[in-house]
Amino acid sequence: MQAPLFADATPIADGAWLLPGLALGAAPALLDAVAPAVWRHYQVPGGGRMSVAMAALGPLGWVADAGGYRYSAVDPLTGQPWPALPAAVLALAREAAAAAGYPGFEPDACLVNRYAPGARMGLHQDRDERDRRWPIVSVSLGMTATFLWGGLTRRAPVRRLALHHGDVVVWGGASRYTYHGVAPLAGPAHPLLGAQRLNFTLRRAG
Ligand code: MD3
Ligand code: FE
Repeated sequence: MQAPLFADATPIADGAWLLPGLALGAAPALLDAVAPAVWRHYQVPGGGRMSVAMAALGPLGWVADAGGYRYSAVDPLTGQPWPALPAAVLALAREAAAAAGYPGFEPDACLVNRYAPGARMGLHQDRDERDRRWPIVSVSLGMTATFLWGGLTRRAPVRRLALHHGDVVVWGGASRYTYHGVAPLAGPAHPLLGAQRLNFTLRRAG
C-alpha cells in the first residue's frame, strides 16, 4: 500500500482508507448544501420503502423508480436539476481521493442519505456508476453509525466500523465493489445535528 498524504489516514481494506475528521472543516458547507434538498424514501423492488431518506447534489442524482436504479440530471420529484455541489465539498472530495491514491477524481454526483434513529441500509453493492476505476468518497456527519462491510459476495463475513461526525472514507480499487450497509442507527443525539446522521457519497457517475 502506498504511503498516504494525510497524516491520520488509516488503511481499512485493500484500496480503502479512513480519513478521520477530514470533513470537520467542510461541515458548514455540507449543511448549507443540503438545506434546499427535497428528501424522499425511495421504494425498493420488493415494494417496501427505504428507511433512509435520500436527496442528491450536483449534475447527476441517483434515483430509484419502476425502471430500476439510475442516475438522472433532473429530480423526478421536482422536475428541476439537483441543488449544486459547493466548491468546498468538491475540494474535500478531491483532497480525500488524492490522499488515498486516486488523483484526478472529479465527482459529478453526490447522494445524500439521512438516517433517523432506527434507519438502516441493507447490504448492497454500488454498481450504477459508469467507470469502475473511480473510488467513492463517503462523508459522515451527525450521530455515529455502525458501518458494515463484507466482501465481494453477499455471503462473505461482515466487519463493523464506527463512522463518526467528520469522518471520510475512500473506497476504491479492490474495495470498490464490496458489499456494505449500515446497522440501525442508535445512540446519543449529536450536539450539532441532533438525532440524525447524514452521509454524503461523492461519485463519478457519468
Ligand atoms: C464501500 N451509504 O449511499 S457510506 C450508499 O453510510 C451507502 O449511508 C452508506 O452505502 C451510508 O450507497 C455507506 C460508505 C460507503 C459508500 C459506498 C461504498 C462504502 C462503500 C461503495 C463500495 C464499497
Ligand atoms: Fe452503498
